Amino acid sequence: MIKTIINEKNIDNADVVLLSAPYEKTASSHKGTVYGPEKVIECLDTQIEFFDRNFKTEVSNFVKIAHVYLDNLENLSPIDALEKIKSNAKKLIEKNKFIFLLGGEHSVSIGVFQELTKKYNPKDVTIMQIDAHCDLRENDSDYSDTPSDLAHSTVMRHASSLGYPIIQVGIRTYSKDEYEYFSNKKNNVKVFEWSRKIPKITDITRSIKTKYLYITIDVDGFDPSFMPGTGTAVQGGLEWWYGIELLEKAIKKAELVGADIVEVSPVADSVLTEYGAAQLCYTMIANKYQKRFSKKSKR
Ligand SMILES: [Mn+2]
Repeated sequence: MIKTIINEKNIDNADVVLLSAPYEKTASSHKGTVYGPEKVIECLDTQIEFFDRNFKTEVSNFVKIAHVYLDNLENLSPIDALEKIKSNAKKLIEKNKFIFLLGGEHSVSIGVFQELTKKYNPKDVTIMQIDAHCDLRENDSDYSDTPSDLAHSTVMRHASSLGYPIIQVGIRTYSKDEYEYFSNKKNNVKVFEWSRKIPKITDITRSIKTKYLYITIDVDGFDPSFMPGTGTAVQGGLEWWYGIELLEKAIKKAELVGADIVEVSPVADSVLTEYGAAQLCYTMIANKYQKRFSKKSKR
């Protein structure tokens, strides 16, 4: 059998479960995120090196990684898609699995945010979001004739309403309402904007005050030169190695209890975005489980 990073067939034996949620009903402009998960999985299967250059070991020898693909998600209404994601997340959380969600558009994260509150007090889990957009809107009335609060532009408003402290990194566009929302200290949203001046990584990690951490990565948080395949790209985002260092330091600071990468919208003739997403996924898993191989290497 050919070795792959997705090395465990039986979910019960897995440490990490990659949960593919190919949903894009609420996306506002360019569509295509429905193909994101399968392309990221393909890269994890065939493109990404097992050998981690940073840890100098084959991380996949120490972590059991399984995959669940949510079939027929794209045909469901937003509310039914949310329910399907929630019921799958619930099962995995009950089995103590680390969920790594792959979107789809950003709204898929709402289901995991909701289910995680059954295991953790949201006040103890900082959600660190890498994104060009705040996604703090109350609903999608800015681009929809039939406004809904289940949209990729509302995902962090849901998280905030659930009580999670939020750190937003890479932000470079927002509405007046979003500005007012995050400016209100009571809402516990800390925004690190990207412009001519770029924040220090230590200032971001220092603002993680909780024991636990969830990381949600909208690939448009990175500069489009690194992540061109996404629906609502904005110039001037995170540089690649800045992003890697931020992830490493954040995962050192607090215990990572869940993660997602969303808004991958594959483009023709370039695998850069899905390759980058797959690499980020493997790197985050490596950092989360690093004690397993550092212990081994001391023996
Ligand atoms: Mn987003």
